[in-house]
Amino acid sequence: MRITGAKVIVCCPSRNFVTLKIETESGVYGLGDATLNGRELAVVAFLEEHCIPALIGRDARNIEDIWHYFYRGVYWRRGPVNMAALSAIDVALWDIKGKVLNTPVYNLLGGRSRERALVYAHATGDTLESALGSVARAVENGYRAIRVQAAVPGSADAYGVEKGKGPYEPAKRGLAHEESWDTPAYLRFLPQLFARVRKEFGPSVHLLHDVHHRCTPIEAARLAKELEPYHLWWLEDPVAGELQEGLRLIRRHSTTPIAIGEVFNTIYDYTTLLTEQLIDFVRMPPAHGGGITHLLKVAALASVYHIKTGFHGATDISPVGAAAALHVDHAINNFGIQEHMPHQPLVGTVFDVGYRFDSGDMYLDERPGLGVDIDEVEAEKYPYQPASLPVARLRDGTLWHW
Ligand code: EZ4
Ligand code: CO
Repeated sequence: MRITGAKVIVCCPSRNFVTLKIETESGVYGLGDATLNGRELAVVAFLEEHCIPALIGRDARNIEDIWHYFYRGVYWRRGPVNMAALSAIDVALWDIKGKVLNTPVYNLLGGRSRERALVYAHATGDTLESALGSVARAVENGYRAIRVQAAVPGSADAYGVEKGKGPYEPAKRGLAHEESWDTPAYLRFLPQLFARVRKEFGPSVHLLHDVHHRCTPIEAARLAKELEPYHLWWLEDPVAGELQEGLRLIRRHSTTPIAIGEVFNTIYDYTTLLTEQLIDFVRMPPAHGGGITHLLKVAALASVYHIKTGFHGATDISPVGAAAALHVDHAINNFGIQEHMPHQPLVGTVFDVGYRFDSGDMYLDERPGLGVDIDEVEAEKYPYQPASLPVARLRDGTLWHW
């Protein structure tokens, strides 16, 4: 079954998405998510100029071989742009295989390990009190797991917190805006925040927090230790993950579970973290981590070390990428949790999805393949809008991790 064509669809129904559509001689097509937040057009160019010409004529059935062709064959391996493109190719091929065999993708991954996938919501507030209100709304909406972020008193900015009205969106239109960051104030505030959340909402709700790489290893160790009484489900990205050894320091001091890897793109970013059991959850999603083919290998290695998954699922993962994550979530044994940040309603006019939220879980229907389709006519109504993620500076102006 030859690949006869492929195209990249870029659209911005409330935010940018890059979608790869691979067509075959049988008439069946598959979709892959190639969205790389703030760097969308780099992936578009890479796909159009370098990948699509090499895809045409290949047998769409041979997913593993095509994966290795693009991984090994580029010479310049790894990297987010390269791997986002390869992820989209891989996911689109799984979509095709499912449609051709008339079965959902999870069936091709060993079948269901569960009926539903536990998801976590985002709660944010520009004050502690408004964060508590946001947690209350998430509980009312049925979520049993909630990520809590709040602005630090005295600081103008806080990652993951919406300042204006309207839903939180990490990327803002135009070039990156600069935020300020005060680590000592943050470290003082966080235990107070979680003490209040636990007091108000009791012991059974699962609580999560995203540090967003903004601590040094010893700062993160202190934070993880001081949050222990509040029994977090996880503390995410406590340090910049490229320093894998930094996680040893956190482990030495704390039993707070650690999640890492939303910015990773291969299994090699994880080897020390997994084999030394320095983390508890892998975050790299199919949309950025080499697609379903590679993620299955990461999940398998993680499972050897009793480490679970908790894939990135912010709004910059398109409905296609979200579906790919959910098929893996339903199939593998060591699924932990799935991030769920609902897309704006406008996204639903472009993408038709076969997954749904109910009472804190996501469910997949029985559509073949990924179960997602794109309306290309609707997509054209929303052209690309440049947008960027923020950068952070410490109070004295030093450029910091974000
Ligand atoms: O910063 O999706 O856990 N979720 C996050 C997100 C990410 C954005 C980056 O594109 O950290 O808000
Ligand atoms: Co994160």
